[in-house]
Amino acid sequence: MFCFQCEQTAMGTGCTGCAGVCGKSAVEAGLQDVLTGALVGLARTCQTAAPTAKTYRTILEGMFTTITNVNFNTTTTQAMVDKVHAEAAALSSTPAADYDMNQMWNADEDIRSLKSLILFGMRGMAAYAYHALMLGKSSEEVDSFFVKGLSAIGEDWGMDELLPIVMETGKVNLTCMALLDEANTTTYGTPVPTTVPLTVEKGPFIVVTGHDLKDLELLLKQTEGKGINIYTHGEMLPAHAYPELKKYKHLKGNFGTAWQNQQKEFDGVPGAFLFTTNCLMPPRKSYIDRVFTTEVVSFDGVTHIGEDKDFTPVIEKALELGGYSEDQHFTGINGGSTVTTGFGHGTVLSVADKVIDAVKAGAIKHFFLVGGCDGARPGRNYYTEFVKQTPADTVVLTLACGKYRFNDLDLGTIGGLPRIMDMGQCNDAYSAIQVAVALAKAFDCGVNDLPLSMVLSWYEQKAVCILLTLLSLGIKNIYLGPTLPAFVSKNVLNYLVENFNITPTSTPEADLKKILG
Ligand code: FSO
Ligand code: SF4
Repeated sequence: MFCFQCEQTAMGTGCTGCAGVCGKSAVEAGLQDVLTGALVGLARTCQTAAPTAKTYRTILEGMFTTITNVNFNTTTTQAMVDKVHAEAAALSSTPAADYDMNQMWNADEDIRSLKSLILFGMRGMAAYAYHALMLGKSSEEVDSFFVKGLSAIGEDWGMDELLPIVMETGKVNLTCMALLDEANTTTYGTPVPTTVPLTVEKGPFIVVTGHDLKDLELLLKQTEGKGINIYTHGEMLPAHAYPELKKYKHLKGNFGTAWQNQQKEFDGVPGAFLFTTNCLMPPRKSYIDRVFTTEVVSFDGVTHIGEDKDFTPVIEKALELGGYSEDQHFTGINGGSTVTTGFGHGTVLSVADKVIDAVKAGAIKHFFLVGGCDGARPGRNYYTEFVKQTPADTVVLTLACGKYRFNDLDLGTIGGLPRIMDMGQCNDAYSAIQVAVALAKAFDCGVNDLPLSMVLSWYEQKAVCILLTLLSLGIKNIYLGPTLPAFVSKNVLNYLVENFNITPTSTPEADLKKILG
């Protein structure tokens, strides 16, 4: 096998041998390559046959399947390959040939690097487009770009042709994140600042993780009045801030921290766990009986909830396990008993005047966006220390699951606003961009001239598309860690450093000194 799409890739170069660091087997990795090659074939077919809504949905499902920590199951991946082939056959009696991914893995390293940025960025974007679609929203610009980008993977092109498509991936992902933001806020309302307890109350409960708000809503409806409490986990935490989800009294709080701690945190817990997206780690024997998947998430031996969205097996398992006999007062990584969320662009921009006045009066000296993924490898404590060391006259905006390193810290307030503000899931990077653009407008300057620094952590492919979006907007001086992607070749890195001054994170002390200079 060969896979180097995520931050924990073996030796920082690539997973080879019989399994990846994430637990994906060589057989599954090979099948995911076959699936990607089939998707390139489907995109090629679309150049001569008009794609339908079903074609685009198939592309999104196929791409989402290959994101890190989504699918470990060769049976369901093979079924997805068959589905892609069937779709190509439905479009044309002479569908185009599949692409052999080994051609890409064995290409010149700069070409492989640019194609990887396009492919991995599109995988991340596919997840966002999929969530928007589940809420009834799609975009012609986003859909057609998947055909263009996938076709490019199969072309024998040079850097001059591929580089603009890398940037276009970022640009289209901005449209895609805006689409998802619109889907979320029109369906569930504008997020409001919300304090979320970390206590798990006694009695039966279900923990919902991943990014899909629609799945959470369906589960909340199906569990209403059944004496079962619902808790969020990982990237589902921001759900508490949406009025139309918040209204359910049995949506109680948040369980656990970021994804990489699940094997430890789920062990021995008398509740059921529902995975709506990544990040699934191979469940241990001790709790695999209480894990459930839905959508494209799949693991051999784990009960899957299909398209009918009948959550009865999850509900029955929660009732059978019965939950804790007494309330359990869990804490965050730093000992806090609550976390806050709900500071999306709607909330932050509603107090924009207050924020602008605070900056003008010198009460707020600097903004940091400390956001992105968490991960298992050492070195991620950088982000905790960085946030702890930010001066009292600065604001920390955050998003995605990396925030669990510091979101239970009480850093006080500035002008009535908390110093740490959680903007939401990784796709809510859209909110951060909206706030940055509004501030730049208010101060009549460019985003790069604002007292704003982005200190990002990456792990999987959604972070890749977000990074490309920031670059496509011309945002410079991003600090990126904990390590640089293995798929960025030396020449591509030089290009990113020269044009965007991307800087690898060093130590919190040195980086803060450099930023606040
Ligand atoms: Fe984290 Fe996993 Fe949202 Fe990623 S849960 S690592 S960036 O999936 O997608 O933030
Ligand atoms: Fe390795 Fe990451 Fe690929 Fe898993 S997803 S096989 S850990 S590079």
